[in-house]
Amino acid sequence: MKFDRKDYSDQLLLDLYKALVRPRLIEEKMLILLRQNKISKWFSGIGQEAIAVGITAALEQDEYILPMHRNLGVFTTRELPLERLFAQWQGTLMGYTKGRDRSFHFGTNEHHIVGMISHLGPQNGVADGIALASKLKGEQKVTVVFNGDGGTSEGDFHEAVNVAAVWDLPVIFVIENNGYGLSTPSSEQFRCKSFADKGIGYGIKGISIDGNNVLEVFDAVRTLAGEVRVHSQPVILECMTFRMRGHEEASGTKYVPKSLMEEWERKDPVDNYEQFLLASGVADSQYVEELRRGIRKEIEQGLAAAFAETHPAATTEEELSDVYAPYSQTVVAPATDSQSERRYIDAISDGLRQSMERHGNLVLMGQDIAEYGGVFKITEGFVEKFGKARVRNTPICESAIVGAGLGLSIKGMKAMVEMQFADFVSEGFNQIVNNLAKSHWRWGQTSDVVIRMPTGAGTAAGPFHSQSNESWFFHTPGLKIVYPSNPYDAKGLLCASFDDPNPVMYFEHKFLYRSIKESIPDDYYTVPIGKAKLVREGNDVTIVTYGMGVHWASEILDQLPSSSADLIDLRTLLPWDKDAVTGSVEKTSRVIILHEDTLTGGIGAEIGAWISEHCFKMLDAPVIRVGGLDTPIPFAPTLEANFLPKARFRSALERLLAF
Ligand SMILES: Cc1ncc(C[n+]2csc(CCOP(=O)(O)OP(=O)(O)O)c2C)c(N)n1
Repeated sequence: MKFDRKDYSDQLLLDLYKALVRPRLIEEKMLILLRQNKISKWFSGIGQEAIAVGITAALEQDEYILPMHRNLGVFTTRELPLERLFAQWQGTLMGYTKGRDRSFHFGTNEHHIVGMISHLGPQNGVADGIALASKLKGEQKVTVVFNGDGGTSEGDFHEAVNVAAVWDLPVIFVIENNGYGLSTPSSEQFRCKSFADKGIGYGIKGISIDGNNVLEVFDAVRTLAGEVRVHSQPVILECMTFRMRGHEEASGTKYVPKSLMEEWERKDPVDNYEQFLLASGVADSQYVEELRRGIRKEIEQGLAAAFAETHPAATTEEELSDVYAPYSQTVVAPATDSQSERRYIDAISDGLRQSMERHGNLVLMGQDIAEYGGVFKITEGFVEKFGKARVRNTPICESAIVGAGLGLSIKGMKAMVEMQFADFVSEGFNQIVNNLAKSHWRWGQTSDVVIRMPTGAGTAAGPFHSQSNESWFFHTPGLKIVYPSNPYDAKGLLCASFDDPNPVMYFEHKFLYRSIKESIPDDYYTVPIGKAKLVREGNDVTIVTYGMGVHWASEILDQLPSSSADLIDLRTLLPWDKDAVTGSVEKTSRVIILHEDTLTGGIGAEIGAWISEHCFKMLDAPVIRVGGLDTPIPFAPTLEANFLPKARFRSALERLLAF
């Protein structure tokens, strides 16, 4: 292996050596502890350390790195206290996740590191968001995100590289090409000769280097980062290396040809660099010995501290309270009495515009939302008012953009992502339920992102432009879900969603966009999240509903003048207003739940079960649910009307009243 020291000082060469030996010695110790059953799973990066170390050493301390499962060298080179790192692996409180997540699955803004979620690829979209924030703030910082060669097969990788290319983001996409993805060899994972070639396809630079040569890695990244800071654009950096141990320790390496192992053993990054330093007189064997002794001592001390701690005592209250970032809403009243008649769609647009004025750090992202104004024209005129930097057309890639929302949030900004139709959220599902929803609970990072979801049927738009998919998210701790049924709430809840630092799914019904209007305040105001509204008051029955259900139920009640009902518009589905429902059931003793979404496993199933459990003694009749048919949503208007629950609601209500 050839080392070209250029004009780097002896001190820098020695610093790199020290940084390289630390993760190696930590790992050697971990392998012993693993055999002794003192630690759990271990993903070894032995043989690949030069990449993590060389890259981290080449960056500035406040430049974000998003490492993967084999990149211990990132954490040690950023000098995280070893006892905290070890405690993190042990699942104790001194770690970074209160014992809630394992291994490298954590971030620390103090050290400008954002650890992965298990799904690998989502890191790339998050890196885009961090880089976008850096760019918008004019910081001239680069963001580095790691990928395994196997992980590049994920759509997330492609989406994020493409977004970074189109938006000229300062991201270095590192690919550690180590020959295998678990047991699958490269030949069964991809066809490209070199990942550097992929750069051509994205219209960006791609280079390939020897990942086992720490000086080469350091020098390449130093040069690249220098260029990218000044001329903001992404780069693909392939680092050739080899995975010397099993995917994780228990799985072994039986499937790897012996000759390959031997070939790469000769290229060991630590041994070769050490030989180079000794041969060139930069270090002598005494220095090497002392350095290693010192690091081993440091490791023993760290382990002693980490092992002194036991697993945390579980406190259900704390587990629950950390699901959301702490936030107590201050409801804002409009400053004046000035009002105008606004349609539901105008109210959304007004709320969005006023939130953009109020939050200078809010960035809007979505397909066709810039000059075109969005497919529903909600952001018409926004580019002229707020500029292209804050009103961003995106490529068609929901996952990378939701991930970018989290990245913006990590840098203290706010994000809105407009789904063109709520149906398409399936493409960004993982980022929402696993990244946005869990990051506060896992490592205290807020996901200050609002996802706008044009939802619902009634426009004969077929199975993929009509769905109600709120219950996909209802089941996920960490998200909030709001669903206004009228212009007043549409504006007030949207403004409230931007004030809230937690991830909010904002459902807006397409049928209501232009079909209803009312006089609402012109000024900025908010509506409380988590509070239902009593739309009509009565004694015979409680109707619990939201969205279109509010309008359908009102219409049916108008047709039944002799019945009096409490009509509850939930407005927020997560967390839903249990007090409002309980209070009403206590009075009426009868409940019917109505929603547009399909019946099985819908919101009504949860609310019905909760009422049965908590209000059983108040009830004079079974809790009734009415929802969409348990089918996909059909296109033809006749079939669609049959799918929707409106027609079935009246008879169900009459049955309940007669019970
Ligand atoms: C979405 C997803 N699918 C599958 C896995 C299981 N898995 C974890 S790591 C891994 C192999 C990754 O290979 P590569 O990206 O080359 O990284 P390496 O482990 O070689 O460093 C697999 C299949 C996962 N974590 N996430």
